[in-house]
Amino acid sequence: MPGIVIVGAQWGDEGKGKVVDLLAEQAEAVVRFQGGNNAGHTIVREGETFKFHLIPSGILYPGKLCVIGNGVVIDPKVLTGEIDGLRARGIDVSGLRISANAHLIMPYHLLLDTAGEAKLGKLQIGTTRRGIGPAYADKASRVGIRVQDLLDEKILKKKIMAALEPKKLSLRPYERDPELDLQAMTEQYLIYGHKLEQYIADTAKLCWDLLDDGRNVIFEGAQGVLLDIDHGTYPFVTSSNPVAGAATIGAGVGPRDIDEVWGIAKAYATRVGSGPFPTELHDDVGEEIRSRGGEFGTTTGRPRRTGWMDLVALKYAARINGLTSLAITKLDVLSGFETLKVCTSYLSAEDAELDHFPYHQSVLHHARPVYTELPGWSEDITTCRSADDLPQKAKDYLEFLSDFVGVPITLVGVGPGREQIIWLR
Ligand code: 2SA
Ligand code: GDP
Ligand code: MG
Repeated sequence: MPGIVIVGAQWGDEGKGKVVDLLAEQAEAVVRFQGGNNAGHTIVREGETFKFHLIPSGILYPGKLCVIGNGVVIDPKVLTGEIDGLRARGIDVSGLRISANAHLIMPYHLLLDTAGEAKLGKLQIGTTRRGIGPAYADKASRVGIRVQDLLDEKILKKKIMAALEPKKLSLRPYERDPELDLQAMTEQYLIYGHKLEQYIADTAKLCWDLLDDGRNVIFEGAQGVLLDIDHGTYPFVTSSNPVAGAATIGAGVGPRDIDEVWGIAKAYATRVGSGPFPTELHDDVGEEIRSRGGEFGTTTGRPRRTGWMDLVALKYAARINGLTSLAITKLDVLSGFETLKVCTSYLSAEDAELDHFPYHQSVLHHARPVYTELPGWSEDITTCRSADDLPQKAKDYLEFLSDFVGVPITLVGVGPGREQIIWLR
């Protein structure tokens, strides 16, 4: 610390929520910097499960500053629902702050997301249909509605009109949808604005003030590097940058404010949605990993695709993010496999060996994994709390990962619970 970025080093759902919750105890603030309520971050505390979509994973500490930065796209219906839900469970949300510059997800974004996927048919991205892509598209087209617009009826209405204008044709099938009525939409969004007003702030300044004061700030990534719109498996990606560099833009701090970058990776690989996944398993082993790991989308409930650890991709994640540490989660899920495979290179369509994650879409689509086999362990490791408790073969597995990627492992997850971790450094 003080400025520490936590990012997904695979295709998301690596257990970032759990790691952020753990580290947040030592931090002054937790800041989300990209994505929206496509994210689903799970925290299990004293047997109670919390799933966060927009609210940062530090909110379980009473009064902890939890910032939704300018780089996030906010569906105010979901955010107000999340706030109400937490309050109903007795959670103090007074530490929440929302950037006035963050963009909003509007009802038409949800419709356009679903319609876009339907149009793509077999080629669909497999989005969460939460309106993420269309909201970021409006931001880039400069017709986005921002949080600050919720506080002025005239401005809000004018901006919604301007945003609807270029979408007339694509929204024609929904002409009669009451949610798209200009007056009704404006009134509904003003109500959200009223509810959220107390949390709206200049969050970039807030972050800067804390960092300038030497306080610890955690920047919490959503999704993962391989879903990054620039560095992921485009077009099968999300519409934001889940990489570490984006923390500066999405929170409004400078690169010099970042001291550490932690990449979170599962001990195997999963992906939800379409797109290339070289180590994907379509057999009983893949099914076994899915059921043991509970690999179902935290937001949509969709079954996640599963496969062996891909070290070519993880090494790429280390480079793109400038990882200083790795946290390996869900090691417990691998207990009981006689042999574990890890992908250490790919073979191209022409049988050429590829040591690096290929930048070309067609090459990646045809990449086949070359595996190194490592011996598994049979012991249940969910009660291990130190490296010494782990079976030697589990330690060897971790050492192989770390050596290959060239990044030290700081933390290992051996279960979903907050206490089910092993610190290695
Ligand atoms: P979108 O909705 O436009 O961001 O979808 C584009 C792609 O990004 C993937 N994506 C995700 N992948 C993993 N986890 C995510 N969050 C949820 C979770 C997913 C869920 O925590 O499990 O519940 O299904 C997430 N969000 C977006 C998405 O699958 C597309 O491939
Ligand atoms: P995130 O999006 O990266 O925060 O991850 P998700 O919450 O979508 O998915 C991770 C899932 O794995 C959640 O159900 C967590 O409770 C669970 N989990 C996290 N760490 C571990 C671990 O070390 N072992 C096991 N078995 N489950 C874990
Ligand atoms: Mg998730």
